[in-house]
Amino acid sequence: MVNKVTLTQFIIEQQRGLPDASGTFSMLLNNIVTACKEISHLVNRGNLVGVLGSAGSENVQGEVQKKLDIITNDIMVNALNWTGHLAGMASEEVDDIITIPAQYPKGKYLALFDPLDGSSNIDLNLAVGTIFSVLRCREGVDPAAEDFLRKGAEQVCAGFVLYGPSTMMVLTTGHGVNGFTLDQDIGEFILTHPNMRIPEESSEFAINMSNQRFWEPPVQRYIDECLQGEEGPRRKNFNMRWIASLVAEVYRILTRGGVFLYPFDLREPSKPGKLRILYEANPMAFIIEQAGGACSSGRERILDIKPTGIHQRVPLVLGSKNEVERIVAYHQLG
Ligand code: AFP
Repeated sequence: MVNKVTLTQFIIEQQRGLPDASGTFSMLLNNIVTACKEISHLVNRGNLVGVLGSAGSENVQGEVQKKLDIITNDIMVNALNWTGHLAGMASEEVDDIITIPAQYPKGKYLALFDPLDGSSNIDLNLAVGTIFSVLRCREGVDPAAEDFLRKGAEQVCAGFVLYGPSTMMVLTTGHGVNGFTLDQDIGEFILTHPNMRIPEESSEFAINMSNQRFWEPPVQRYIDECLQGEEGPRRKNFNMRWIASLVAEVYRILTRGGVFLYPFDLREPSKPGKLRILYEANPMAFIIEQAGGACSSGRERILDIKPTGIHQRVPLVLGSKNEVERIVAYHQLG
């Protein structure tokens, strides 16, 4: 493979730049990558192997689980629990934190993940993905839920895998954002999108318009001004996208800019948004900021929010910095 940098090589070369690195984190990352390769294979096979459709159960969020929600969760847990790198895990699909079985050693990291984001798309053959976040944990202890309730600014790594026409992994460890494409012939992720950056300006927004009557005034104002186009105060026309798969929306924004909104929803004030802070908003916020974008709840920087629950939801606005800052300014004006 002349001039092809594999993800394995990339991780090891990044580790060399950290003098006190033990290599544990690199091995953990490789375990996550292996799990995502297995998920990619299953998502690609779909009904050929009978993994589509509903599982006939609900998760802690009260959402109907797809078979693949459960299968992919098991793949992630079984790929990580034996490694000795983790003290515990948290998953969208599991009510409580996931402890490490007694027969395995514990490590110094916590892994948090949404094993299959966008799963309502899976039966439609549309893009889905896996989102993951890694935190350091107090060593040698059995973590409790509060060990996971850490600000997103404390993450040591965040990434997602988009199972689309290509299987793409996007990764940050706090030194920029890099994209890798899975070469199915050799089973390796290849560095294809080094140093991904988000344009500060954009004319594209992503929001589920069917919820418009439930938005707060600042979001109503922002979207209304976009819809007025060049005759309105923005003096330009906008395009809209809604894929109903956060990983796909974020990947599009990383490649051509834009802004994604899943805002506070007046329907159920107890559910301040749809997306969960620990394993969706925080990892995406880390990636977006590392790529030069911004990520807010509308009222505060996502990475500064102190979580209060494993499955806590937050309003989410992310993407091109100038658009996010405009939306935040509208919230400040009330
Ligand atoms: P599912 O995993 O239940 O499909 O939810 C996906 C998601 O959390 C996120 O990936 C999408 O951006 C958002 O929900 C779509 O929400 P709507 O279905 O309300 O449009």
